[in-house]
Amino acid sequence: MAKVSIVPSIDPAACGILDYATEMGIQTSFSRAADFKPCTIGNGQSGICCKNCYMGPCRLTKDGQVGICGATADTIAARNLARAIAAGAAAHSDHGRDLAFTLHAVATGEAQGYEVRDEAKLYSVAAKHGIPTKGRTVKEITLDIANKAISEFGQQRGQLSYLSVAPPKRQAIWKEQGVAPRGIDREVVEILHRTHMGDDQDASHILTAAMRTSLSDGWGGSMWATDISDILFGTPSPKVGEVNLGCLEEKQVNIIVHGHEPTLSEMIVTAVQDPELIAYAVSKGAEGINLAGICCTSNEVMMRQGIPSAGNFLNQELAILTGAIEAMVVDVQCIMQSLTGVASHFHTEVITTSPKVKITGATHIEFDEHHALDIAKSIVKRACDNYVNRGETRIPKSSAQAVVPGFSHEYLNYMLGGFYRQSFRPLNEAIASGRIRGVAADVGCNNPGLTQDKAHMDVISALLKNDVLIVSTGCGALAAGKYGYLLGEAGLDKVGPGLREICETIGIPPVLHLGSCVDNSRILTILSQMATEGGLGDDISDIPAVGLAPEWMSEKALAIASYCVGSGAYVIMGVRNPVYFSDGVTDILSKEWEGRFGGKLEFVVEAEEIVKKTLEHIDKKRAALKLPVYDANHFGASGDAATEAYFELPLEEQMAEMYG
Ligand code: SF4
Ligand code: MSK
Repeated sequence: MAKVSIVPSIDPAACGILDYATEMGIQTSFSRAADFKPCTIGNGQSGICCKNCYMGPCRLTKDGQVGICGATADTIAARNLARAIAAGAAAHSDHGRDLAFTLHAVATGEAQGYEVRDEAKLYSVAAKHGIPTKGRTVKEITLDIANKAISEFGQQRGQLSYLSVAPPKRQAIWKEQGVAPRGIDREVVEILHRTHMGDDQDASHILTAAMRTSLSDGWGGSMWATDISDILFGTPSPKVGEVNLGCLEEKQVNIIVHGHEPTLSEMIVTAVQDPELIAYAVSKGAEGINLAGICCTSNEVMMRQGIPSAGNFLNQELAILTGAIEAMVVDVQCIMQSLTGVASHFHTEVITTSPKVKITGATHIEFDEHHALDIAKSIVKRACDNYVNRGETRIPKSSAQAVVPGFSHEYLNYMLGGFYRQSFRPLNEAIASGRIRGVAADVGCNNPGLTQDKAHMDVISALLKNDVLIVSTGCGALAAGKYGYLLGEAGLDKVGPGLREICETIGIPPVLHLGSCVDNSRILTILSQMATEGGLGDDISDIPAVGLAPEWMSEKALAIASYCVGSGAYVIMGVRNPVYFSDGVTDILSKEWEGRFGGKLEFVVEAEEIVKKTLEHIDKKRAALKLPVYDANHFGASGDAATEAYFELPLEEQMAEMYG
């Protein structure tokens, strides 16, 4: 097994566990990434490959070469990208569909353990969709919302209902460009049809359909997922939490929930508080039950319940390697098949729960919302039974970092304007005055081809120093949390003076945790509200804002990037350009899309270059709005005085402190 060749992580907790894995000969995604040579044709670097029919596969590696059917590099690149966008949109939207069915079961009284926890959100969602509320019961309104959501998946004509909450100018662009999504499922199916052999063979035309599909996710499936989760489990507000492997407990039963959907994990949150189950854990020799999350499930339960997070995407194998996990309970998305292999060296039981996901070697306990609490309790009991099988552990206790997650757009509105004057005006004014130079969203995954968290933190720390406010979701947000950037004043020594003043006045951390990756829909809502508030133009594309995914790996990230571009944002993705071999498609995503949608998608590998392009774009948008030129010294000492270091000690010294 190859020793990891690049520094695997900037996190000393991760590096220490990986050293142990190497010592024990246990493979991880880090060691496999070091062993693998990624296919340069499959990743678009030195060619492009089509396997859409069985005359091929056709690998184009020379300029001007075409497939057996005559398909050009542009067509093949566009088809591959469109299929990836459709898969990403399908994943997030299907998550929304399942929540809609749970909401329906709540309305009909068939969902054990669930209820409408946030009636205010229920009323606001009803208003967005024109559902009457006057004189009606919560049950009746809930049923109408659930039916409305379910109907939007199979809708064949017209347009999705959420489009009407976008700024009017944006809605007009969607209509004019023919990208207003008609129905969520229809758009995904149409991409599969169009990209079948012998169908759509014009790159721009294919990518217009891909854009419409991505918008059906951002302004459809994902937005429904976010809003229904808030109705059922509560709209997030700031909580105190903890991030990283140090949140695991030496003397308690540790259960990890991993994946994306909050439906089962919320029930497990309830189950672990059951006095009978706690007593059961004690009867097995433990001092209690400790629940923690990984990936976006952890964002869901951390921002609503303050449940700690054991970390982001690349921490999933590492958590099992601590030897301290009794059960890892997974549902859908971003779950590595390697978990069962790593778990085979320990006592950890990997439990799959979704009817859509089984993993060979894992225990399958199928989730059903009609008996959710019973199922959750049975899983917790199993984990308690497994405690007696635990061997030696290695928990990097000091890695646990305090965080304050849970800044929904509703809560930001309230923080900025108070209960009676809720508004985004103070934020707009802070940008207009130059205290805040602009806003960047740092989102997306980890990728074992890069040093874990490094690109996220290089980008975040440099932008904060330049007075750029960061909003963050998904695994990017968990990265920020690990290094102390989600914790109010603790992070403010790393921030430019103008931004620092705003953070201190409002009482917010410099990086705002907005939730899971499905909650990128919250960013769309914030940008829409900023645009309609006034002072920063009248469309999302006018706002000095940029979207960044420096360590992306999933197809969902491509769908998110596309719907953000379609909503008017400039999006920069790191890692590599999957359509590099096709200049035509690279140009469509940037130049053509900018002309049509006001937003563009670019792939930039180096963090330094990402920062440079972000600041240039923000300054360009400021100039277009005739705002004062950003001056780092105007509101205090130069932004350069802020420290960019996210660690006080070198990595090796921290590892030594953590693992002795
Ligand atoms: Fe080759 Fe065309 Fe078939 Fe693709 S669709 S595999 S390019 S023959
Ligand atoms: S979990 S999609 S690794 S953000 Fe949403 Fe993280 Fe990316 Fe999965």
